[in-house]
Amino acid sequence: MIKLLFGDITKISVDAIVNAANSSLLGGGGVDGAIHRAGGKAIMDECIKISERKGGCPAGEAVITTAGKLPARYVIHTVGPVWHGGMKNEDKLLANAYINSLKLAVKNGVKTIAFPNISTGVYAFPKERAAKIAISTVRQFLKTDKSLSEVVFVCFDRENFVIYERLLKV
Ligand code: AR6
Repeated sequence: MIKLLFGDITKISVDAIVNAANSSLLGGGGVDGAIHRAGGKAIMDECIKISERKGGCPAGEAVITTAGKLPARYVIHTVGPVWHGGMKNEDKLLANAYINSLKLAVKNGVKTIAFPNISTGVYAFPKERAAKIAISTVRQFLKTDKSLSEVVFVCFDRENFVIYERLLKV
């Protein structure tokens, strides 16, 4: 049910891929930039509409759009916390980013979903700590929800991949 992949999330054929966006929803670098570049204008058009309607997306929450030209059907845009040393509710906000993405996926009939390593790039969340939260949150969610058939962790950097490989074995 939980899979690990090393590579580019924009290339993956699942029902939904998750984007590590920022609160503006209006694009950025990292995986966000890659998704918008590969998926085309349709994704940004919907992000702009959501942003106008809701004033963006706070950390820990998630919104859904088309996946444009990507092989996935949907992009779920979530916003992870910026790492400030661990005393600013970062752990909880990161767990919420995973939970609210999963909830939105289920609500939209998604069966297969792929996550990048949210917050571990520009937002500088320590990678091992983030991976433990990601894995335990997803495992916990899968215990109660029976509609998802596959959750894929997609690691783009080797350091994250090695951490996930080790943590997923136990
Ligand atoms: N496929 C999968 N993972 C990727 C890809 C890709 N194509 N490209 C990068 N990663 P980051 P954050 C990994 O910085 O830390 C943006 O500017 C990368 O190796 O993309 O949540 C947003 O607009 C890292 O492990 O997201 C926000 O402003 C992980 O994706 C801000 O960055 C997350 O790195 C969000 O920062």
